[in-house]
Amino acid sequence: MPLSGKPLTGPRVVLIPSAGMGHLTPFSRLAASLSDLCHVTMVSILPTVSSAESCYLSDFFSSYPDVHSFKFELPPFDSSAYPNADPFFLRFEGINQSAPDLMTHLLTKSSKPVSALIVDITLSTSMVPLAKSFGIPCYILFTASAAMLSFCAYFPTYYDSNSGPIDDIQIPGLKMVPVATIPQALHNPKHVFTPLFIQNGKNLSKADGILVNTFESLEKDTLVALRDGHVQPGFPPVVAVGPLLPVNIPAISGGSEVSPWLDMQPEKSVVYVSFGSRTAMPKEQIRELGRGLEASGCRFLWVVKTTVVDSHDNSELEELLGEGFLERVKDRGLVVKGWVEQEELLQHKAVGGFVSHCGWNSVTEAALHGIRMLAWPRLGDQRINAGVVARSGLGVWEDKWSWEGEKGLVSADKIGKRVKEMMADRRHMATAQKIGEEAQIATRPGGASYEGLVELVRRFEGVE
Ligand code: UDP
Ligand code: G50
Repeated sequence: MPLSGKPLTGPRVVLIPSAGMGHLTPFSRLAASLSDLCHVTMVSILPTVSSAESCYLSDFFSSYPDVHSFKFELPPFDSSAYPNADPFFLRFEGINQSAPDLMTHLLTKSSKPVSALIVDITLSTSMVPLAKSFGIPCYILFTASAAMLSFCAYFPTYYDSNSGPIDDIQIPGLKMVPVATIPQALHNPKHVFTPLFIQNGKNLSKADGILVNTFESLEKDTLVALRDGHVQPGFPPVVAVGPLLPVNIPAISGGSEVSPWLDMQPEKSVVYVSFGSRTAMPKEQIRELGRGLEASGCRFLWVVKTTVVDSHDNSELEELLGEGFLERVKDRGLVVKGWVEQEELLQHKAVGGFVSHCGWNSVTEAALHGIRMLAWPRLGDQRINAGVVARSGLGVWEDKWSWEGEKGLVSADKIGKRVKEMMADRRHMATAQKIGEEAQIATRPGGASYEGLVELVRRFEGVE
């Protein structure tokens, strides 16, 4: 596909996102912000894994004609060696394997040289060395917390010097990472994600710079430790560019009853409950969560998800939540399935708290809008992100609550009690609001995240 969009002027940056809304969202936000400063192309790797990604991409490009689109059709990937693997992990592997093809297409179809690449962390295994071989500066956008970045940077060193099972990990210059918070996949050396994660971590040091979707005041100590070379000697420059600001695109789909319902609720009274775009809970836990929300006595807006890939979800709410649930809570609870405009909801004056899995985008969105959180991480990097939420005071984290792969349910009683406490805690609300103000300041002209991005573009121009 030829490039489209505005005339080619200034440095030209090409962004290569990875699979999943958690990766596509920060990339499109970065693309939109950068397009005010330089010429931006964003690659879409097709077909997408989820329907949400495919709808989002077409809406994004029609709303942001200044961001040039480059489409790449991914050749089929033989996944027979990884039965039952997470489709998003398989896609990370597939893209890395096809990276030389992608790069050749990109460079031969372009009428203007590429000044710099910004690639997703999951693609750094292949993209960092490839970019080097073509002499193109390569930056990594790290889509999770700086805390997770420090873990990724140090994990290969730990792994290579440790022969037994994974244990607590002491990252130099930082707090201990307890074994229970380490992503599930990494306990298994044969897991499709583990070698990729290790190589991605090693390649961080070979990149020209790392952009991370956080802001100075939220993760100051971690950013300092990374920049001082405590975590990895000789680590490249780390630029905190977050929270990346939401893009302005029409509603993707569904969720149309949500806004009118929120409009009718009192200020700060509603707890919003969502576990992101790809974190499915077991059915028994979903029911328990429902009873917990009911027991909390709070108003709630709950987005239910039962499958990892959205198009596979054909469960019925009534059957899922148990007979009579929806009827019992109808005066103060709204339960929806499918996609909602989370970014808009978090800005709504009725929303006063967020029960979240702590996907990093969700955390940055809560931070930007100063919404207090109750963290219930379920997998991957989410517990490490939840640690940031708890340490910063943006939220509370009940760290014994279940994690994917662990047995046992968190009872409705416990959930109800915690939700009620969160919604009653005014001190906590004030801390979250203060974090929101700091986040807003960071992203305005003069703020550290905004200026970090401007300086980066100057570097692309070769000015600095
Ligand atoms: N999101 C949304 N509506 C939904 C589910 C998710 O708008 O129904 C957005 C959410 O605002 C966030 C992204 O999708 O920007 C999900 O990323 P996150 O890192 O929070 O979690 P993941 O889905 O990757 O686990
Ligand atoms: C899912 C998971 C484990 C895990 C992550 C998941 C992440 C995401 C960010 O999304 O950490 C990330 C991806 C690749 C990488 C580094 C960081 O190399 O089950 O860790």
